[in-house]
Amino acid sequence: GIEVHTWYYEGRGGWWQYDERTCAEIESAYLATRRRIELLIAGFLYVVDFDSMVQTRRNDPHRRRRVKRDRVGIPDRKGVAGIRLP
Ligand code: V3L
Repeated sequence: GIEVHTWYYEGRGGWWQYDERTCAEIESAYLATRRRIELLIAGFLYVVDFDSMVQTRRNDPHRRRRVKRDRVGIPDRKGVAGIRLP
């Protein structure tokens, strides 16, 4: 069906949407009520924890960003996975 919600991680002054494949992975784990999911992003393992709604780098938990599940097309969306919106 039409996808209403997607997943974002925190940037400076806005939110980056996860890439499409990663969004699908996170949503699937979230709907299965898992507590966390591990993701491979640019060669690093990250953990998204659904209780605290943060993303951390697995071997460097000080690298922490808030995450959120929100509607597609929020006004403070910066782009997708580091690619800025035009
Ligand atoms: N998907 C893609 N790249 C990521 C992700 C992710 N889920 N998490 C971290 N990185 P850290 P502004 C971000 C990148 O958390 O100007 C944005 O995508 C992260 O990229 O310390 O501050 C932008 O490309 C960063 O380059 O592990 O809003 C960039 O920051 C690097 O991994 C600047 O965004 C270290 O992040």
